[in-house]
Amino acid sequence: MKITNAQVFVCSPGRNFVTLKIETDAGIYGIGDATVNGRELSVASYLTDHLVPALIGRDASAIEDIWQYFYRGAYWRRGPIGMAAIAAIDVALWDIKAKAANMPLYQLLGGASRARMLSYSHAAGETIEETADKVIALTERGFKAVRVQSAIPGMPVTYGVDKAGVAPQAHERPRETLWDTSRYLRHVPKLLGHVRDMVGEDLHLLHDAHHRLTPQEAARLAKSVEPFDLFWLEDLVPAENQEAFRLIRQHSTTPLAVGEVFNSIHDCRTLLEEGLIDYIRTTPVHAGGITHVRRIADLAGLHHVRLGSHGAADMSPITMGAALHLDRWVPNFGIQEYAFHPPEAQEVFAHEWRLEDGYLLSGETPGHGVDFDEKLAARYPYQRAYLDVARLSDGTLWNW
Ligand code: EZ4
Ligand code: CO
Repeated sequence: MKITNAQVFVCSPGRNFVTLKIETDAGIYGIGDATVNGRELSVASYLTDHLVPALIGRDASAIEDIWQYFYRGAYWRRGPIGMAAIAAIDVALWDIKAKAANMPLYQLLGGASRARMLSYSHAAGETIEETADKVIALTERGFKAVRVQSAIPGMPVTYGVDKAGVAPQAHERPRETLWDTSRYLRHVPKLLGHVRDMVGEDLHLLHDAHHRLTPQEAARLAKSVEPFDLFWLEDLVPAENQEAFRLIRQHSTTPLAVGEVFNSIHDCRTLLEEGLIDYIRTTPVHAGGITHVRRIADLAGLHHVRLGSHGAADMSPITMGAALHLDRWVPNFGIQEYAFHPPEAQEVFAHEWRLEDGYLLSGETPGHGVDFDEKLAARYPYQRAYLDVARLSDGTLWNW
């Protein structure tokens, strides 16, 4: 089965997505997600200008060799753009292989370890009370796990909370926001304490610090929220320095998650081998596809670390499909993040996966179960958009 064509589409049904479609001489096609939020056109060019010409004519079933060819063969390895491009090819090829085998993708990976995947979504409010109301609203929709964020008193814009009427992340240039760690560290235990009191013991609560803390501050936060029994605390520190987690670990038993920005196994090797985290957040689109995340998951499993894939709304529905098939198979599954996609995106990317009673189901159709409507997508052209940046009150640029 030869690859006859590969095309890249950048569309914006509610937000920007980069999609790769690979066609074969057997009449079977596969699709992959290559979205890197704020750098969409760079991945599109990396694919179109450099990888696609070398892809045409290859055997579509040689997934491993194609992965190695574009990883080792590039000389310039790793990095978010290159790895997202490889991921899109990899996921599209797994889609093709599973369609050719007439099997849902999880069957090719080794079959189901579970019937459905525990998932969490986001509650984010202007105040503690508003956040608590949003937590309750999600439990009423069936969620058994909720990520809890709220605006921080005295700070104009807070990560994870968008002011009413302001479209999330639809800004021609990055918005500049303020960050104040002291206020944050005082606020979060109050927020999580209030929500825990309100919801009782059973609901899983999560929180994301989005790489804003130093190791010592992170250790203090992890320790101070222990009484609220979190499912996890996410991205406490930037993990370029994996060893920073040794300090956090010494001070707290709160479960830790990190890795949504990692793009290879090397970014988390120390974290996994030393058991410094509990959940690894890598997801197919940003960490080299099914082929590479599976390797990360196997190394994680050796060290009692479970997969908790990143699933914000900038992972296209294709990545959700691929991640859910991986989740369905992986023995060391933890939880799958799910942020609702805009309605236009749900139409452009018809998908078999679905949410039911707080669990995600992978679907049973051959392939990863996500399709792409090129014609409809053409009605939503790319719109320049960026994530925010954060500064301290003295102007110092901080981590977003
Ligand atoms: O800010 O996906 O856990 N989820 C997150 C996300 C990230 C975006 C970045 O593009 O941290 O909301
Ligand atoms: Co996050």
